[in-house]
Amino acid sequence: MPEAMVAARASEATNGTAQQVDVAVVGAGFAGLYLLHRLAKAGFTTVALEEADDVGGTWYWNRYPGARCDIQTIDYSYTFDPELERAWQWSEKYATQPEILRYLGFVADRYDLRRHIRFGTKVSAATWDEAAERWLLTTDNGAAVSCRYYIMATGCLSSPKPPEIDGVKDFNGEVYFTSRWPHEGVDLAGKRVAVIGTGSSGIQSIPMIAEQAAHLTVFQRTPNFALPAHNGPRPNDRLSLLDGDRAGYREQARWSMTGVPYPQQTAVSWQLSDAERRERFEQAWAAGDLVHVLTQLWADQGVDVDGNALVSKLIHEKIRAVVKDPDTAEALTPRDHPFGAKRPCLDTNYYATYNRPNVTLVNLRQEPIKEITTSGITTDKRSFDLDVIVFATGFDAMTGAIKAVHPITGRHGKSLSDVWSHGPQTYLGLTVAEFPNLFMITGPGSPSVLSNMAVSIEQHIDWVVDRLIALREAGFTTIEATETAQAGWAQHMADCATVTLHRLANTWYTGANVPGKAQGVMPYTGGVGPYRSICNEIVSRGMLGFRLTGPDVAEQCNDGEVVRLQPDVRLVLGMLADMNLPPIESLGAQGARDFLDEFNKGRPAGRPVGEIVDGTLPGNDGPLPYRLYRPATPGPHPIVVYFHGGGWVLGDEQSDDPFCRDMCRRSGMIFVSVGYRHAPWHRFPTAAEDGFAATRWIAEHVAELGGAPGPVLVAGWSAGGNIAAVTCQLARDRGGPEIAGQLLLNPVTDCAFDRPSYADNATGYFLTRSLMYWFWDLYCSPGDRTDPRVSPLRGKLEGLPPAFVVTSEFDPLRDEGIAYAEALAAAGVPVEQLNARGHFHCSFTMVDVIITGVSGRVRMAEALRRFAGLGDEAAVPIAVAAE
Ligand code: NA7
Repeated sequence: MPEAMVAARASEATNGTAQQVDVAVVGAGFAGLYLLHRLAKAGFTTVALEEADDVGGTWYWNRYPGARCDIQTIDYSYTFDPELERAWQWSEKYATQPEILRYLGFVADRYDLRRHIRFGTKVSAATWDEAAERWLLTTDNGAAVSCRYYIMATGCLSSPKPPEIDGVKDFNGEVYFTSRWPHEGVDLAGKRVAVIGTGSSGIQSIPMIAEQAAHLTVFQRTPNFALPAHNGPRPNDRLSLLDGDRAGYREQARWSMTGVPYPQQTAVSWQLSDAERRERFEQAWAAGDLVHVLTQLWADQGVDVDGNALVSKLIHEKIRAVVKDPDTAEALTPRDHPFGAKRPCLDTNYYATYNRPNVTLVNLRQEPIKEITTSGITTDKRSFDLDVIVFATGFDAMTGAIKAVHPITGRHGKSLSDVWSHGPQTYLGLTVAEFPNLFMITGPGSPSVLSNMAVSIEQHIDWVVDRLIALREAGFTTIEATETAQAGWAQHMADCATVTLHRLANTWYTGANVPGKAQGVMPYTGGVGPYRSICNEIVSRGMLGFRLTGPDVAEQCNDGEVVRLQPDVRLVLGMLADMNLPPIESLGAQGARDFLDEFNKGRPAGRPVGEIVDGTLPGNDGPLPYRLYRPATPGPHPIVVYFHGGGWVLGDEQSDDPFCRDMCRRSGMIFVSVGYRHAPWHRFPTAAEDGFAATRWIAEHVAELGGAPGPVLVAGWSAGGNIAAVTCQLARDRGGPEIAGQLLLNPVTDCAFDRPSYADNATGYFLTRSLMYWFWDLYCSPGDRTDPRVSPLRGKLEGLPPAFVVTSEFDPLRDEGIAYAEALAAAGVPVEQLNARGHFHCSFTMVDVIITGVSGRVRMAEALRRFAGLGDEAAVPIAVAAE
């Protein structure tokens, strides 16, 4: 905008007194523009303060050669107005920065948004006025602004990092930052140029700079994964999907994990052969689409180090195939982080650029930069004479643009910088406790940079503006997150972060790129669709976690944590609820068994183990089937006798297959899963007696089964946990066999139903109270229920083998499991307990569906190993797998 217009706009503000608006917005990029549109339409008076001279935000500043978006542009667009979508046609699959900037200008003009914007104006401070219940924003240009609501649309990557290398000021040549590239462009022809940094900005600009410069030297600290963009016209496959059903396409994006409408992958890596994996990979590679490669190969690529290592390895091959010099290829090969844990890049000729004679790669891991001198850059090993240094060193991401740009002072004079000194604290990434009426668009704690920003921005803004409208209608004038809600969100964020691999890389996602910055995964890793559903749930639960006040209305505060379940448990329970399954107990015993068989067919196959052998063993009244899982490691291994779950009614020796495989791998022990007989065909005490008989037989045939000499162990889940516990009591009382330890996973231990968990978790968590009643009725008559062979809590507990007892927070059986562990401890039995927060009855057996169950299974495996005297290191540690 011309200077004169900026001045005119400033003088429109009341001289000396603050400009009064309902809502002040900072930033006129993607988010700021849509905010202004929605606010104006909703009848709020508003002003946007923008430091730049025009709209565009990050696309205004980042003008370096090669700057493009790396989400396909048809997805990286506003979707709020179908007319706008028809009015604007992108020219390329990945639009360039100038085209995106033109688009944002087009949007600003089409909706007449510039009239709300004060360009060339920076906010210098924002202070909450407690008495007036308004924010006061002072600016470096023109009047201050007094507003009821303050919305920061400042972007996640808008505060560039300063050069952290000594001597920049001494350098006699030119210095540029990719993030602040001169508008008039830079002539690099015939010059000796250095680029420091190989993130997206470096990787996009390096090939372009190499074409112009006499010589280009790239200073690389960490090699990054870069995938070919295969840019060109908009691809027909995506276009025809969009044109075929525009509304459906956009809606799918809104509920997807990344904000791009790709389906959820279900096939896991070990279900696919090498050839199938390669075929999927080659297709994805050829598609030239970051989200495709990040999400569509196999379901475990983003959550499991082994599944991820398979992708990394295939990309490594691609790098070696392009880069001719093997040493340079090796230096460019990322090995220190899982693929996707650090932001991968989309490139055009990036790796091939290193085959050019005028390009040199300097590996800073081998020769760190010592200093910048008057004539160039000196490393530990050599000096480079240069004319130009380009810093592509990134941003103080996510929090930089919010807390570093200007002091923000909330209630009781609290500064946001102080409150965030140990890392950002937010509710939903949108609001902060003690900072009423302040909103951040795509702030830390929201999906933001892990999503298609266009989709996340629209979701945030719609949610915020809809709330402001609702507050206005109800007469509320302040809205503020509660501490409880905020702490709950932090916990949920941490739980989500344990599912993905982002925690395993030092990146700007975690704050690791800025010296001294607090560390922690800042974006919400739980996905765009789940995040949207959480925001909606907060509204439907009466603005859960917010305190609302107004002059003429009673205060409203429905306090609480919005998500108490582990994130993957929440997704699974949501999916089960959507399936609208009939109650299992309504199917009849055989119908329920058939149903479970069908249900199990849809779950991911278990991981490979060394060997699986099906056999039979002599039971009390005839043979009982078993399935033996042997580790791939050299034996002999100790034997764990395992009893499956299913309320004494459902399941068989194969129905906990993924769990048995996983535990066999992790513990390095043989698991023998026993097919005991079921109710109602065989009622109490058949299952208990079968369990004991099988354990005795297995203990007597350890060598025959290939097990290590010594006592066996027992383990079981749910009713199987009950049988395992009972078996230990019977073995003690009947003179053997010797049992080295018991693993009781969500066990049934007692016939009383009055413990709180039976009421707290009666419905909604798959195993319901009425299902448990049904199981009991089918298995055991009321008169027999206090028998320790079905209620082991009522038996004698002294002299039992050491136990590891696992209970889940959202399980009707939680409290009887805890009671059993406590009673064992009181009886002098060595016992360890895992009370799994946010988990449900099936969390640990839904292997590879409930990823947050992994750490629990690691602990179970460690306990079994300790009981067997093998040392407590799990056989399969959680670590980044090497190639
Ligand atoms: P990034 O992705 O943060 O990349 C910055 C690069 O600069 C990265 O390779 C850094 O290495 C390197 N760097 C940073 N500081 C230094 C110092 N002091 N010395 C040497 N090298 C350094 O920023 P971009 O601008 O490329 O991309 C930001 C996002 O914009 C991108 O992810 C997309 O979402 C769009 P490191 O990896 O830290 O070792």
